[in-house]
Amino acid sequence: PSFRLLYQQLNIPRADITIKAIGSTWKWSYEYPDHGNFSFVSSMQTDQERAERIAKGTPAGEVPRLLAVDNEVVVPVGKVVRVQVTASDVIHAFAVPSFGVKIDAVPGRLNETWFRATREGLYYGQCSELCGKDHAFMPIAVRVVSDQAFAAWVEDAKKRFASTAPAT
Ligand SMILES: [Cu+2]
Repeated sequence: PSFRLLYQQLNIPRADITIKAIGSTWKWSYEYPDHGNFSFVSSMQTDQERAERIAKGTPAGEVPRLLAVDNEVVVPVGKVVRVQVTASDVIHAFAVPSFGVKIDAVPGRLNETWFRATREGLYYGQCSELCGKDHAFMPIAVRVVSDQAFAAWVEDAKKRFASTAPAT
């Protein structure tokens, strides 16, 4: 049974949406080629930034230490999300345990993986390839939302990240 699972894991189904995750020292950037190709950088929040968000009303459970980021990856629930993974400097690895996803982010190579989240919520992962000083401090935060909330987020993100230069 494990061999069948391993095979199916690598067999990428027809994707509903594609996102590209780019590892760099020491943060992730994300591109949304299907939604106007905006991109943004996702950086870990410091203890002080987390404290400020909690003070402003964010539930503490949504900003866990070493995992909370400024800009989360947002994806729709129930959809096949293809994740293209690469890196801009050294090798990193994109891992989100709740989705069973773990794949190397290698400079000069575009790897692919996929997941389909069955429930809304916030899911975390971490870089899983030792990549230098702040290896422990470049988390992945994926927020799974309804189709409507995703569409609203995309509209907002297009404006918010329009002025941001491409990450790589
Ligand atoms: Cu890394």
